[in-house]
Amino acid sequence: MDEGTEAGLVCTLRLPTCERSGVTACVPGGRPVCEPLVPLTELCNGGDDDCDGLTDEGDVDGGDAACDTGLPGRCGVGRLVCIEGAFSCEPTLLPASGAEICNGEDDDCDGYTDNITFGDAGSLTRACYQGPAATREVGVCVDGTQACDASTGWGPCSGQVLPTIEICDQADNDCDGQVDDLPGTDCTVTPGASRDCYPGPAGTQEVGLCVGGTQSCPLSSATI
Ligand SMILES: [Ca+2]
Ligand SMILES: [Ca+2]
Ligand SMILES: [Ca+2]
Ligand SMILES: [Ca+2]
Repeated sequence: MDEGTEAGLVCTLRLPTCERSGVTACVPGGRPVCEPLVPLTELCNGGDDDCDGLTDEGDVDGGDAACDTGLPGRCGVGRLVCIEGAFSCEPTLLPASGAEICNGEDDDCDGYTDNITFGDAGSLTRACYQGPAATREVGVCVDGTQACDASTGWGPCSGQVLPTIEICDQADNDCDGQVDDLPGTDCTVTPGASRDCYPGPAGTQEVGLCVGGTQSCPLSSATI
């Protein structure tokens, strides 16, 4: 090294597009080099601070820092981006495509959390059904609805009709697609109706003392 002779002298650093003041420094086994007095750091200012021929390029000092865009919902999360010589807080997350979901966030960035219509505060609702899938919307079985709570998620399913035991009522209570399918049970009689009957041997009804009777279908069980 040439200490005391060539190191520490004021010099001019010539870069691709500009010059900077520097000071000489010795490199072991080589010629002295001119090092800049201040770091050549690209700033967001519309200039080529690091003299490489590019303006505000790459990792601009201070860029990519977290910031608040001021936009509602998930669009409020942003990062500093250098645009035309000045930092701008750009959203990191864009509005979720299509739909608000029940997650406690304002996914579509309209200012309302878990709302059903863009720009309206009404909460999300959806159809629900907790019975076997094959019985859904079959027979008497119908969906219910459940509402979204921003803090607890989907609420209870209300209004749904689930399968029950099949009874004689001209309805498909167990929701298997078959109305009043009760093997061994005659469901053809209307509850409360009655019909003639005679359990004796054929040919003996209305002979001698033998007479027929009446059979009623009870209102309570709707079976006879
Ligand atoms: Ca540059
Ligand atoms: Ca929303
Ligand atoms: Ca949401
Ligand atoms: Ca039935």
